[in-house]
Amino acid sequence: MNASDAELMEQARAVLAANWIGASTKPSPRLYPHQWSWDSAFIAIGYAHYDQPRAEQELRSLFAAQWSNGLLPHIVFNPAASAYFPGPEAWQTSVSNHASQQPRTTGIVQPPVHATAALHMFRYAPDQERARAFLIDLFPHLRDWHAYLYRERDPHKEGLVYIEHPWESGQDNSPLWDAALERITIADEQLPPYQRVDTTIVDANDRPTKTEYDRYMFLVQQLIDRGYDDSRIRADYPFLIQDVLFNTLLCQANRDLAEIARIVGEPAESFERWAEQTAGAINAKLWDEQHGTYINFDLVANAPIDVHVAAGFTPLFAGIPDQDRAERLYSYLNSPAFCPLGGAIYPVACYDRQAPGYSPSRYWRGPVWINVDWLIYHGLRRYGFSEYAGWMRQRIVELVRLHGFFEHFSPETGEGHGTGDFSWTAALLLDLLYRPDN
Ligand code: 2M8
Repeated sequence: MNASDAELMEQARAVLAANWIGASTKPSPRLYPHQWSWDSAFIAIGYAHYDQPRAEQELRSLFAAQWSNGLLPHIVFNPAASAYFPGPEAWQTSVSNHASQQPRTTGIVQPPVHATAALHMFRYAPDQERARAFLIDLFPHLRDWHAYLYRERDPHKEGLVYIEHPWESGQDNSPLWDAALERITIADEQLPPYQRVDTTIVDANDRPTKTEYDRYMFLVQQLIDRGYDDSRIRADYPFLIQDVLFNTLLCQANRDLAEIARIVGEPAESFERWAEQTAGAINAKLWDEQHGTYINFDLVANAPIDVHVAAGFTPLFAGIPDQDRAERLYSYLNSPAFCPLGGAIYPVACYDRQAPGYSPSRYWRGPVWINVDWLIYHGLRRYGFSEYAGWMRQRIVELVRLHGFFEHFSPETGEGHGTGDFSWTAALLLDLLYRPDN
Protein backbone atom coordinates (compact mmCIF):
# COMPACT_ATOMS: atom_id res chain seq x y z
CA MET A 1 0.00 0.00 0.00
CA ASN A 2 1.24 3.47 -0.84
CA ALA A 3 2.07 5.80 2.02
CA SER A 4 -0.01 8.97 2.23
CA ASP A 5 1.80 12.30 2.13
CA ALA A 6 1.42 12.56 5.91
CA GLU A 7 2.99 9.10 6.37
CA LEU A 8 5.77 9.96 3.97
CA MET A 9 6.55 13.11 5.96
CA GLU A 10 6.62 11.09 9.15
CA GLN A 11 9.07 8.65 7.56
CA ALA A 12 11.26 11.49 6.30
CA ARG A 13 11.43 13.08 9.76
CA ALA A 14 12.34 9.65 11.16
CA VAL A 15 15.25 9.32 8.68
CA LEU A 16 16.63 12.67 9.84
CA ALA A 17 16.08 11.84 13.52
CA ALA A 18 17.97 8.55 13.13
CA ASN A 19 20.87 10.29 11.36
CA TRP A 20 21.22 12.96 14.07
CA ILE A 21 24.66 12.65 15.71
CA GLY A 22 24.28 15.04 18.63
CA ALA A 23 25.04 18.42 17.07
CA SER A 24 24.53 17.78 13.35
CA THR A 25 23.09 15.22 10.94
CA LYS A 26 25.13 12.64 9.07
CA PRO A 27 24.10 12.08 5.44
CA SER A 28 23.38 8.38 5.99
CA PRO A 29 23.69 5.73 8.70
CA ARG A 30 26.95 4.01 7.64
CA LEU A 31 28.28 5.21 4.29
CA TYR A 32 28.67 8.84 5.42
CA PRO A 33 29.13 8.95 9.22
CA HIS A 34 30.40 12.58 9.55
CA GLN A 35 28.97 16.04 8.78
CA TRP A 36 29.11 17.16 5.13
CA SER A 37 28.91 20.81 4.17
CA TRP A 38 26.30 21.06 1.41
CA ASP A 39 24.33 18.11 2.82
CA SER A 40 23.90 20.11 6.03
CA ALA A 41 22.55 23.10 4.13
CA PHE A 42 19.94 20.92 2.38
CA ILE A 43 19.16 19.16 5.65
CA ALA A 44 18.60 22.51 7.40
CA ILE A 45 16.13 23.44 4.63
CA GLY A 46 14.04 20.43 5.68
CA TYR A 47 14.35 20.99 9.44
CA ALA A 48 13.33 24.65 8.98
CA HIS A 49 9.71 23.55 8.56
CA TYR A 50 9.35 21.75 11.86
CA ASP A 51 12.37 22.24 14.14
CA GLN A 52 13.88 25.71 14.12
CA PRO A 53 16.51 25.01 16.86
CA ARG A 54 17.75 21.90 15.08
CA ALA A 55 18.07 23.70 11.75
CA GLU A 56 20.14 26.38 13.49
CA GLN A 57 22.30 23.81 15.26
CA GLU A 58 23.04 22.10 11.95
CA LEU A 59 24.61 25.26 10.50
CA ARG A 60 26.21 26.34 13.78
CA SER A 61 28.10 23.03 13.98
CA LEU A 62 29.32 23.37 10.43
CA PHE A 63 30.49 26.97 10.79
CA ALA A 64 32.19 26.13 14.10
CA ALA A 65 34.72 24.27 11.94
CA GLN A 66 35.33 27.18 9.53
CA TRP A 67 39.03 27.87 8.92
CA SER A 68 40.59 31.19 9.92
CA ASN A 69 40.89 32.18 6.22
CA GLY A 70 37.13 31.70 5.72
CA LEU A 71 37.32 28.26 4.07
CA LEU A 72 34.27 26.20 5.02
CA PRO A 73 35.41 22.57 5.04
CA HIS A 74 33.60 19.88 3.11
CA ILE A 75 33.58 17.39 5.98
CA VAL A 76 33.56 18.04 9.73
CA PHE A 77 34.78 14.81 11.31
CA ASN A 78 32.78 13.18 14.05
CA PRO A 79 35.19 11.50 16.50
CA ALA A 80 32.58 8.89 17.42
CA ALA A 81 31.92 7.85 13.82
CA SER A 82 32.20 4.41 12.30
CA ALA A 83 34.86 3.81 9.64
CA TYR A 84 35.12 6.23 6.71
CA PHE A 85 37.86 6.77 4.17
CA PRO A 86 39.54 9.24 3.75
CA GLY A 87 39.34 10.19 7.44
CA PRO A 88 41.17 12.98 9.30
CA GLU A 89 44.61 11.31 9.18
CA ALA A 90 44.51 11.13 5.40
CA TRP A 91 43.86 14.89 5.08
CA GLN A 92 46.73 16.09 7.32
CA THR A 93 45.21 19.56 7.57
CA SER A 94 47.71 20.55 10.28
CA VAL A 95 50.03 21.47 7.37
CA SER A 96 47.91 24.65 7.12
CA ASN A 97 47.99 27.41 9.76
CA HIS A 98 44.41 28.25 8.83
CA ALA A 99 42.91 24.83 9.54
CA SER A 100 40.42 24.11 12.30
CA GLN A 101 42.21 21.76 14.70
CA GLN A 102 39.14 20.96 16.77
CA PRO A 103 36.89 19.69 15.29
CA ARG A 104 39.04 18.12 12.60
CA THR A 105 38.07 18.65 8.99
CA THR A 106 39.05 18.05 5.39
CA GLY A 107 40.93 20.80 3.52
CA ILE A 108 38.56 21.30 0.59
CA VAL A 109 35.08 22.82 0.19
CA GLN A 110 31.66 22.02 -1.26
CA PRO A 111 29.09 24.15 -3.14
CA PRO A 112 28.12 27.30 -1.18
CA VAL A 113 24.41 26.79 -0.64
CA HIS A 114 24.55 27.92 3.01
CA ALA A 115 23.30 31.51 2.76
CA THR A 116 20.38 30.18 0.72
CA ALA A 117 19.59 27.69 3.48
CA ALA A 118 19.94 30.37 6.17
CA LEU A 119 17.53 32.76 4.44
CA HIS A 120 15.05 29.92 3.88
CA MET A 121 15.25 29.13 7.62
CA PHE A 122 14.44 32.74 8.46
CA ARG A 123 11.47 32.77 6.08
CA TYR A 124 9.87 29.68 7.64
CA ALA A 125 10.84 30.30 11.28
CA PRO A 126 7.92 30.46 13.72
CA ASP A 127 10.06 32.45 16.19
CA GLN A 128 11.17 35.47 14.12
CA GLU A 129 13.11 37.14 16.90
CA ARG A 130 15.20 34.05 17.48
CA ALA A 131 15.67 33.63 13.72
CA ARG A 132 16.96 37.18 13.39
CA ALA A 133 19.39 36.65 16.30
CA PHE A 134 20.65 33.53 14.54
CA LEU A 135 21.25 35.46 11.31
CA ILE A 136 23.15 38.14 13.25
CA ASP A 137 25.50 35.42 14.54
CA LEU A 138 25.87 33.66 11.21
CA PHE A 139 26.27 36.72 8.98
CA PRO A 140 30.04 37.31 9.51
CA HIS A 141 30.75 33.63 8.89
CA LEU A 142 28.82 33.65 5.63
CA ARG A 143 30.54 36.89 4.58
CA ASP A 144 34.00 35.39 5.30
CA TRP A 145 33.11 32.19 3.43
CA HIS A 146 32.11 34.04 0.25
CA ALA A 147 35.07 36.41 0.62
CA TYR A 148 37.44 33.40 0.81
CA LEU A 149 36.03 32.04 -2.46
CA TYR A 150 36.38 35.32 -4.38
CA ARG A 151 39.79 36.13 -2.88
CA GLU A 152 41.44 32.71 -3.26
CA ARG A 153 39.54 30.96 -6.04
CA ASP A 154 39.08 33.79 -8.55
CA PRO A 155 42.63 35.09 -9.09
CA HIS A 156 41.81 36.99 -12.30
CA LYS A 157 38.69 38.58 -10.81
CA GLU A 158 36.46 37.08 -13.47
CA GLY A 159 33.53 36.54 -11.12
CA LEU A 160 33.96 32.76 -11.48
CA VAL A 161 35.54 30.69 -8.74
CA TYR A 162 37.33 27.42 -9.44
CA ILE A 163 37.21 24.07 -7.73
CA GLU A 164 40.36 22.06 -7.11
CA HIS A 165 39.00 18.57 -6.54
CA PRO A 166 35.99 16.66 -8.00
CA TRP A 167 34.70 16.29 -4.42
CA GLU A 168 34.39 20.08 -4.23
CA SER A 169 31.67 19.95 -6.88
CA GLY A 170 29.54 17.50 -4.91
CA GLN A 171 29.25 15.51 -8.18
CA ASP A 172 32.23 13.31 -7.46
CA ASN A 173 32.61 10.93 -10.42
CA SER A 174 30.64 12.94 -12.98
CA PRO A 175 31.89 12.60 -16.58
CA LEU A 176 32.60 16.33 -16.20
CA TRP A 177 35.97 15.49 -14.69
CA ASP A 178 37.04 12.59 -16.93
CA ALA A 179 39.34 14.48 -19.29
CA ALA A 180 41.01 16.46 -16.52
CA LEU A 181 41.55 13.32 -14.43
CA GLU A 182 42.84 11.34 -17.40
CA ARG A 183 45.68 13.82 -17.79
CA ILE A 184 46.96 12.75 -14.38
CA THR A 185 49.52 9.97 -14.39
CA ILE A 186 50.56 8.65 -11.02
CA ALA A 187 53.93 7.11 -10.23
CA ASP A 188 53.73 4.36 -7.57
CA GLU A 189 55.62 6.32 -4.92
CA GLN A 190 53.25 9.29 -5.33
CA LEU A 191 50.27 7.42 -3.93
CA PRO A 192 50.50 5.96 -0.42
CA PRO A 193 48.50 2.71 -0.10
CA TYR A 194 44.93 3.14 1.09
CA GLN A 195 41.89 1.06 1.90
CA ARG A 196 38.42 2.07 0.76
CA VAL A 197 35.45 1.57 3.07
CA ASP A 198 32.58 2.69 0.79
CA THR A 199 32.63 -0.43 -1.40
CA THR A 200 32.29 -2.66 1.68
CA ILE A 201 29.04 -0.87 2.60
CA VAL A 202 27.19 -0.41 -0.69
CA ASP A 203 27.33 -2.09 -4.11
CA ALA A 204 30.70 -1.27 -5.69
CA ASN A 205 28.92 -0.85 -9.04
CA ASP A 206 27.07 2.17 -7.62
CA ARG A 207 30.34 3.87 -6.61
CA PRO A 208 33.38 5.45 -8.32
CA THR A 209 35.99 3.08 -9.73
CA LYS A 210 39.46 2.39 -8.30
CA THR A 211 41.09 4.45 -11.04
CA GLU A 212 38.93 7.41 -10.06
CA TYR A 213 39.70 6.94 -6.37
CA ASP A 214 43.43 6.77 -7.06
CA ARG A 215 43.19 10.16 -8.73
CA TYR A 216 41.07 11.63 -5.94
CA MET A 217 43.69 10.53 -3.42
CA PHE A 218 46.54 11.73 -5.62
CA LEU A 219 44.95 15.19 -5.70
CA VAL A 220 44.54 15.17 -1.90
CA GLN A 221 48.27 14.40 -1.64
CA GLN A 222 49.06 17.30 -3.99
CA LEU A 223 47.00 19.66 -1.80
CA ILE A 224 48.83 18.49 1.33
CA ASP A 225 52.19 18.95 -0.43
CA ARG A 226 51.19 22.57 -1.10
CA GLY A 227 50.10 23.09 2.52
CA TYR A 228 46.51 23.83 1.37
CA ASP A 229 47.91 27.21 0.36
CA ASP A 230 45.75 28.52 -2.46
CA SER A 231 48.48 30.69 -3.96
CA ARG A 232 50.73 27.62 -4.29
CA ILE A 233 47.87 25.47 -5.54
CA ARG A 234 46.84 27.73 -8.39
CA ALA A 235 50.46 28.25 -9.46
CA ASP A 236 51.07 24.63 -10.31
CA TYR A 237 48.37 22.03 -9.92
CA PRO A 238 46.62 19.70 -12.39
CA PHE A 239 42.92 20.26 -11.58
CA LEU A 240 41.35 23.75 -11.62
CA ILE A 241 37.83 23.96 -13.04
CA GLN A 242 35.14 26.64 -13.16
CA ASP A 243 32.02 24.62 -12.43
CA VAL A 244 28.50 25.72 -13.42
CA LEU A 245 26.74 24.32 -10.36
CA PHE A 246 29.24 25.71 -7.86
CA ASN A 247 29.15 29.20 -9.38
CA THR A 248 25.38 29.15 -9.79
CA LEU A 249 24.91 28.34 -6.12
CA LEU A 250 27.41 31.04 -5.20
CA CYS A 251 25.48 33.56 -7.30
CA GLN A 252 22.17 32.73 -5.58
CA ALA A 253 23.89 32.59 -2.18
CA ASN A 254 25.11 36.15 -2.76
CA ARG A 255 21.59 37.31 -3.62
CA ASP A 256 20.42 35.63 -0.41
CA LEU A 257 23.30 37.02 1.63
CA ALA A 258 22.37 40.52 0.44
CA GLU A 259 18.87 39.88 1.78
CA ILE A 260 20.31 38.58 5.07
CA ALA A 261 22.49 41.71 5.30
CA ARG A 262 19.37 43.87 4.99
CA ILE A 263 17.62 41.84 7.70
CA VAL A 264 20.52 42.25 10.13
CA GLY A 265 21.22 45.90 9.24
CA GLU A 266 24.52 45.44 7.38
CA PRO A 267 25.48 46.84 3.95
CA ALA A 268 24.22 44.59 1.15
CA GLU A 269 25.81 46.16 -1.96
CA SER A 270 28.99 44.06 -2.10
CA PHE A 271 26.97 40.84 -2.17
CA GLU A 272 24.68 42.20 -4.88
CA ARG A 273 27.76 43.15 -6.91
CA TRP A 274 29.25 39.67 -6.52
CA ALA A 275 25.95 38.09 -7.59
CA GLU A 276 25.73 40.24 -10.72
CA GLN A 277 29.37 39.72 -11.62
CA THR A 278 29.07 35.95 -11.27
CA ALA A 279 25.78 35.81 -13.19
CA GLY A 280 27.36 37.89 -15.99
CA ALA A 281 30.45 35.68 -16.11
CA ILE A 282 28.40 32.47 -16.19
CA ASN A 283 26.49 33.88 -19.16
CA ALA A 284 29.60 35.17 -20.91
CA LYS A 285 31.93 32.21 -20.39
CA LEU A 286 29.93 29.09 -19.57
CA TRP A 287 27.05 29.26 -22.09
CA ASP A 288 27.20 26.64 -24.88
CA GLU A 289 25.32 28.19 -27.80
CA GLN A 290 25.45 25.02 -29.89
CA HIS A 291 23.67 22.78 -27.39
CA GLY A 292 21.71 25.41 -25.51
CA THR A 293 23.06 24.66 -22.05
CA TYR A 294 25.77 25.79 -19.60
CA ILE A 295 29.07 23.91 -19.47
CA ASN A 296 32.22 23.92 -17.31
CA PHE A 297 35.57 25.50 -18.14
CA ASP A 298 38.92 23.78 -17.54
CA LEU A 299 41.50 26.38 -16.48
CA VAL A 300 44.47 24.02 -16.85
CA ALA A 301 43.60 23.07 -20.45
CA ASN A 302 42.22 26.59 -20.99
CA ALA A 303 39.19 25.11 -22.78
CA PRO A 304 35.48 24.52 -22.25
CA ILE A 305 34.44 21.02 -21.14
CA ASP A 306 31.96 19.73 -23.71
CA VAL A 307 30.04 17.44 -21.33
CA HIS A 308 26.33 17.93 -20.67
CA VAL A 309 24.91 17.30 -17.24
CA ALA A 310 21.68 18.22 -15.45
CA ALA A 311 23.63 20.76 -13.41
CA GLY A 312 23.77 22.74 -16.68
CA PHE A 313 20.10 23.62 -16.11
CA THR A 314 20.61 24.93 -12.58
CA PRO A 315 21.42 28.55 -13.57
CA LEU A 316 17.61 28.79 -13.80
CA PHE A 317 17.61 28.47 -9.99
CA ALA A 318 19.65 31.66 -9.62
CA GLY A 319 17.84 33.67 -12.31
CA ILE A 320 20.95 33.72 -14.51
CA PRO A 321 19.69 33.08 -18.10
CA ASP A 322 17.54 35.52 -20.06
CA GLN A 323 14.17 34.22 -21.30
CA ASP A 324 15.59 33.02 -24.67
CA ARG A 325 18.29 30.98 -23.00
CA ALA A 326 15.79 29.68 -20.46
CA GLU A 327 13.63 28.41 -23.37
CA ARG A 328 16.64 26.64 -24.88
CA LEU A 329 17.50 25.02 -21.55
CA TYR A 330 13.91 23.92 -21.20
CA SER A 331 13.81 22.27 -24.64
CA TYR A 332 17.00 20.33 -23.87
CA LEU A 333 15.63 19.25 -20.48
CA ASN A 334 12.28 18.27 -22.03
CA SER A 335 13.90 15.88 -24.53
CA PRO A 336 14.94 12.20 -24.48
CA ALA A 337 18.48 13.30 -23.57
CA PHE A 338 17.17 14.16 -20.10
CA CYS A 339 13.46 13.77 -19.37
CA PRO A 340 10.42 14.37 -21.63
CA LEU A 341 7.40 15.88 -19.86
CA GLY A 342 4.74 13.27 -19.07
CA GLY A 343 6.90 10.30 -20.15
CA ALA A 344 7.96 7.19 -18.28
CA ILE A 345 11.47 8.43 -17.44
CA TYR A 346 11.96 9.90 -13.96
CA PRO A 347 13.25 13.46 -13.79
CA VAL A 348 16.13 14.14 -14.13
CA ALA A 349 19.12 11.99 -15.14
CA CYS A 350 22.17 13.83 -13.83
CA TYR A 351 24.00 13.18 -17.11
CA ASP A 352 22.75 13.18 -20.73
CA ARG A 353 21.14 9.74 -21.22
CA GLN A 354 22.34 9.60 -24.83
CA ALA A 355 25.95 10.50 -24.13
CA PRO A 356 28.83 7.99 -23.93
CA GLY A 357 29.32 6.41 -20.52
CA TYR A 358 25.78 7.13 -19.25
CA SER A 359 24.83 4.73 -16.44
CA PRO A 360 21.46 4.79 -14.65
CA SER A 361 23.05 3.42 -11.47
CA ARG A 362 26.65 4.56 -11.14
CA TYR A 363 26.63 7.48 -8.72
CA TRP A 364 27.07 10.82 -10.58
CA ARG A 365 27.16 9.28 -14.08
CA GLY A 366 23.41 9.20 -14.73
CA PRO A 367 21.11 8.62 -11.73
CA VAL A 368 18.49 11.03 -10.43
CA TRP A 369 19.66 13.05 -7.40
CA ILE A 370 16.98 14.81 -5.37
CA ASN A 371 19.06 17.91 -4.63
CA VAL A 372 19.73 18.55 -8.33
CA ASP A 373 16.03 17.97 -9.01
CA TRP A 374 15.08 20.42 -6.26
CA LEU A 375 17.28 23.12 -7.80
CA ILE A 376 15.88 22.53 -11.29
CA TYR A 377 12.30 22.43 -9.97
CA HIS A 378 12.68 25.84 -8.34
CA GLY A 379 14.46 27.15 -11.42
CA LEU A 380 11.56 26.07 -13.64
CA ARG A 381 9.10 27.78 -11.33
CA ARG A 382 11.18 30.94 -11.33
CA TYR A 383 10.87 31.14 -15.15
CA GLY A 384 7.21 30.13 -15.35
CA PHE A 385 7.61 26.57 -16.70
CA SER A 386 4.86 25.58 -14.32
CA GLU A 387 3.44 22.55 -16.14
CA TYR A 388 6.81 20.79 -16.15
CA ALA A 389 7.56 21.90 -12.57
CA GLY A 390 4.22 20.57 -11.30
CA TRP A 391 4.73 17.25 -13.05
CA MET A 392 8.32 17.03 -11.81
CA ARG A 393 7.28 17.60 -8.22
CA GLN A 394 4.67 14.85 -8.46
CA ARG A 395 7.23 12.43 -9.97
CA ILE A 396 9.84 13.17 -7.29
CA VAL A 397 7.32 12.45 -4.53
CA GLU A 398 6.23 9.27 -6.33
CA LEU A 399 9.84 8.16 -6.75
CA VAL A 400 10.51 8.34 -3.03
CA ARG A 401 7.09 6.93 -2.10
CA LEU A 402 7.60 3.85 -4.28
CA HIS A 403 11.32 3.27 -3.86
CA GLY A 404 12.39 4.75 -0.51
CA PHE A 405 14.77 7.42 0.78
CA PHE A 406 17.70 6.43 -1.40
CA GLU A 407 20.77 8.42 -2.22
CA HIS A 408 20.13 8.21 -5.97
CA PHE A 409 17.67 6.53 -8.31
CA SER A 410 17.57 5.03 -11.78
CA PRO A 411 15.83 7.48 -14.16
CA GLU A 412 14.70 4.45 -16.18
CA THR A 413 13.02 2.35 -13.47
CA GLY A 414 13.10 4.45 -10.29
CA GLU A 415 15.07 1.77 -8.48
CA GLY A 416 17.09 3.16 -5.53
CA HIS A 417 20.89 2.98 -5.51
CA GLY A 418 23.78 3.86 -3.20
CA THR A 419 22.79 4.12 0.45
CA GLY A 420 19.26 4.09 1.87
CA ASP A 421 17.99 6.46 4.59
CA PHE A 422 19.76 9.35 2.90
CA SER A 423 19.30 12.65 4.71
CA TRP A 424 19.02 15.20 1.89
CA THR A 425 16.47 13.01 0.07
CA ALA A 426 14.37 13.11 3.25
CA ALA A 427 14.94 16.82 3.93
CA LEU A 428 14.19 18.08 0.44
CA LEU A 429 11.18 15.81 0.10
CA LEU A 430 9.92 17.39 3.31
CA ASP A 431 10.45 20.83 1.83
CA LEU A 432 8.43 19.87 -1.26
CA LEU A 433 5.62 18.45 0.85
CA TYR A 434 5.51 21.30 3.38
CA ARG A 435 5.11 23.93 0.69
CA PRO A 436 3.21 22.37 -2.21
CA ASP A 437 2.45 25.66 -3.94
CA ASN A 438 5.87 27.20 -3.70
C1 2M8 B 1 29.44 12.07 -1.88
O1 2M8 B 1 30.80 12.43 -1.67
C2 2M8 B 1 31.63 11.84 -0.67
C3 2M8 B 1 32.96 12.59 -0.68
O2 2M8 B 1 32.73 13.91 -0.31
C4 2M8 B 1 31.94 10.39 -0.83
O3 2M8 B 1 31.69 9.82 -1.90
O4 2M8 B 1 32.45 9.78 0.12
C5 2M8 B 1 28.83 13.10 -2.86
O5 2M8 B 1 27.59 12.63 -3.38
C6 2M8 B 1 28.67 14.45 -2.20
O6 2M8 B 1 27.95 15.34 -3.03
C7 2M8 B 1 27.95 14.34 -0.85
O7 2M8 B 1 27.99 15.57 -0.22
C8 2M8 B 1 28.58 13.26 0.04
C9 2M8 B 1 27.76 12.99 1.29
O8 2M8 B 1 26.40 12.79 0.96
O9 2M8 B 1 28.71 12.03 -0.67
